[in-house]
Amino acid sequence: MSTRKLLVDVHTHVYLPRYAAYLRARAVAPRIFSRPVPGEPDVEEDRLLILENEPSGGRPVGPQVYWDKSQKLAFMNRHGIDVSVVSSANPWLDFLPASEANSLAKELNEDLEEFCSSSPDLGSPTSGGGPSIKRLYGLGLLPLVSEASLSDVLKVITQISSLPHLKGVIMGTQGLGRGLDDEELEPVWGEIERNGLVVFLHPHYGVPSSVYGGRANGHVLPLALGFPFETTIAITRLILAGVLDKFPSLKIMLAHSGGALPALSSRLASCIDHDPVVASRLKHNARYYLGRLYFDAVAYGPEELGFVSSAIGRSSTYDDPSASASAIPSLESEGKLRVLGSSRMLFGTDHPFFPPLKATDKWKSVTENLAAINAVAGWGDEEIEAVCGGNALRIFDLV
Ligand code: 5CU
Repeated sequence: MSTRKLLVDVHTHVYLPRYAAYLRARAVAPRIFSRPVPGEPDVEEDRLLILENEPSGGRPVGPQVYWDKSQKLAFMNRHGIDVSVVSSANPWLDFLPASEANSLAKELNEDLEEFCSSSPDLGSPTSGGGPSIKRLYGLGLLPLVSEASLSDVLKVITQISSLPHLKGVIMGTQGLGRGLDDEELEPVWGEIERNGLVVFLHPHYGVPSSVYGGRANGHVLPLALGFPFETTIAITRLILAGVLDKFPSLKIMLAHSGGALPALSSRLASCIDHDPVVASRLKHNARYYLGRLYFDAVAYGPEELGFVSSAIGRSSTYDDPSASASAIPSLESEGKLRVLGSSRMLFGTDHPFFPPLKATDKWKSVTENLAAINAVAGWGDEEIEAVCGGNALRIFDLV
């Protein structure tokens, strides 16, 4: 049975109407507020302020891209995207007290199920026919905030597993307030693994704003560097806590191609080698864990995607803790590693973030990421089709 050639977007967000209403009722960030458009005092625009000290008073927000399903589908149609695996955008429920986070998580999961189940049918994803799939699938929310009751979190995992169009969860880096290496999260990983859900690990906080200096660089440093470094630290802490050893079937997909982890995994391995206490906690060499993860292909450049796929591909040569850098591949085997690594990378757009600055048919965040996938040295048609959609169909259990 072969799968049809489909374009599947695994990194695409929504603020569901219930969530947007919640933000609109708030007086402090995160919130949605109205203000006059600069230079046009009689015209009001809605702004989304995610963090209190965000530059330029946040960003414009509105139903046209953030919460209207028909607009999400129109965006997909315009860009040839067949299926989107939609997730709530940051900051999720992080800012809420535990009881509110719990009730809102359950309501938003039901809302997301309805958002997806009422989307059009696409037909069968396999060339030989079979049941039709939908245009939209979703990743639910867990009430992961400090003081959360573990049994409430576990019940929400059960709820998500019972909703047929939700295929996983989107998760920030805070966990129960102590990060993702918190031992108390172990039952959560276990339950997610048992139910075959995918965790999409996504940043929100970046790094402390003091490191960005005083020059007005807008959102550039927090988004380009802060976000990926936050993800890098969170997933590294999770690896060092042995979570991937304890839950060998846990599926974690990293936003923004894994941030800096692919580039730093050998340095990480060397630092662990020199620290017997940390080394004794892990079953494998640190590079090995790259090959246990999935990576969105939201890196905007073919060289970066090629590099990430090589690093993932190489990880299988490091399946014992004493493996050393002597296993450096030759240029000839580099191509093979890239092919191997491509099976863990998945197309994404980051919609509705990064909207075009002037009216245009296509968004650069789509065209650049697609062009990059198509230009990776060492990837042929098979790898490109897999990264564009085949991997997503498999990993999110859509076939
Ligand atoms: O790059 C991204 O993924 C995002 C995101 O998800 N949220 C946001 O506020 N800006 C950029």
